Amino acid sequence: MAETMPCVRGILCNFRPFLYREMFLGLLVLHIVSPFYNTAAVEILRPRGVSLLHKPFYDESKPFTCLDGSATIPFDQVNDDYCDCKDGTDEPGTAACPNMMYYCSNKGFTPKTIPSSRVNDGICDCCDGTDEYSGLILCQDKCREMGAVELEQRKKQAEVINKGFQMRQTLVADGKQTMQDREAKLNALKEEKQVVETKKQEAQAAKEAAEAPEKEAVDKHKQAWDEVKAAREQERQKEAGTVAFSELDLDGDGLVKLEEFQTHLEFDDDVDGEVTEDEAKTHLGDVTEVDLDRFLTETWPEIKDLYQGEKDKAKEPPAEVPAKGDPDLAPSEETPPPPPAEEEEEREEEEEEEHDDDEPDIDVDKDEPKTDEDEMPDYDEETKQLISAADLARAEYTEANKKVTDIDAQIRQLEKQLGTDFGAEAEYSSLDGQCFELETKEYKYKLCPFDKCSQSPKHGGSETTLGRWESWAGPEDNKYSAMKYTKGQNCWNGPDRSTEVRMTCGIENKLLSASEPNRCEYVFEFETPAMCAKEVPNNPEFSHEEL
Ligand code: MAN
Repeated sequence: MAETMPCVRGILCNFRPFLYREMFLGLLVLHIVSPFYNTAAVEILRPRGVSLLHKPFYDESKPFTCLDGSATIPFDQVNDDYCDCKDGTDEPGTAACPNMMYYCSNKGFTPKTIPSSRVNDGICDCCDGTDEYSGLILCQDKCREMGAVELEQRKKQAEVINKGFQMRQTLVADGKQTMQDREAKLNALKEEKQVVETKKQEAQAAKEAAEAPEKEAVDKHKQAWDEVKAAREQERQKEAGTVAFSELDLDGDGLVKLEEFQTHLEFDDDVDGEVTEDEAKTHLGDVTEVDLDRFLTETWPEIKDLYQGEKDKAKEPPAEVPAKGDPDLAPSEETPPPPPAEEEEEREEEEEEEHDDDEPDIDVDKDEPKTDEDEMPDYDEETKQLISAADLARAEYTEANKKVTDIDAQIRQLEKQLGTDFGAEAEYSSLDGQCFELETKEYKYKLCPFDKCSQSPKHGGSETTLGRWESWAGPEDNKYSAMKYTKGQNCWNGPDRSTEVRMTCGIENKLLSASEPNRCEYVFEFETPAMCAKEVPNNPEFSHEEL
């Protein structure tokens, strides 16, 4: 039957005897001691392309039954390069049956399956070279060499994992201790807070008690001073008013009359150069004359600013340009030029001094510096003591209040830390408060675990937040293998920036890479001993069935 079957790949159709030899390499179980793997291993011989798993189906002492049961053939038709079985299982080591897989045992390295169409195609696919047995090409067995390289890598990896594991043990112990310490500190602070809170309330009561008499005494002092000031002002106004009265009372008859008012241009409301009777009357208080008493009580308060202003003006140097239509006021050729500013000032000062001595000053210049007389006198001794006592009580209250505020801040911080998930065994606790940086061509990236991720352009520009700590984000069976940071700076025309931090086992805490697979969605890779949760054998072996 096999002779009539189509030969799928054809090239070895006439080499049945050769295949037989290949097929029966023997069923001897060899005991191989591999010095390399330092372990005892066995090599189980079987038809080419058959995995150890399928070995029991290929018993050369019996006819072969296709694995789908579709046919039974003499065993010497296995791997004879004719496809006898519908499921192709009679040709595990040739390319005779379509869509089959060839199993390279790759002794010394990792087994591999390749499409059986690649068997004897002139390319070495398996490191043991068994896929090219036709002689078309000579493939060297490179499996042991490759195995040695891989093993070396695995050994190094194992060393890292185991060292990381040891470090993790310390992290776990420290993390748990830290959590316990924080718990204890929180309780102590809560108790302390009650004490300082009580002290604060006492200090507040003492402050209020000290401030009440202080305020009373200070208010009394200020009120007395206000009264003194008011009396002085009244006296000043009386003096100024009396002087003004005598100036206005041109004929000295003890009355200021309308016509006398009319000689004073300050009452020229419409500024037409003439004080009309009506204008004078308005300012005099709707009467035709006033005596000194009435002038002081009724007229002077109304006109003093106006009168004062005109007097001030009169002090100014004469205007250079004569008033329009008033030739008398034009400066004559002989008029001496106004004195230089400095001289003028000196003169004014002298005048003022003289003035001070001679007559009461009606010129209450608002811009004049205050004299000692205008300064409120010192508090009396008793008030001073009350102020000192209140100052002390205020300082004590401020101090007590600060203690409460400080303790509140510490409590908040501890509660936040205790509320944070630092891993199944608090192994990530030590990362809290630290930051790790990585520079790429364009940016400096920063990861501050349990706080935020950020990005700063290396060539100027401000920091951009790439997300704030949100939660652990690993898969259900490995929750603590990834972190999620969200609600970062908004991306123009896009979402808020966010970052996923993928954790791997390593013997130091290090930010390994930062990328942006989608716009404004970042991925950081971070290695840490906290991720080295399992120990591995220091002398690793391949999980290889073909050793
Ligand atoms: C900045 C950086 C980039 C980001 C763009 C989006 O340039 O934050 O990472 O892709 O903004 O506009």
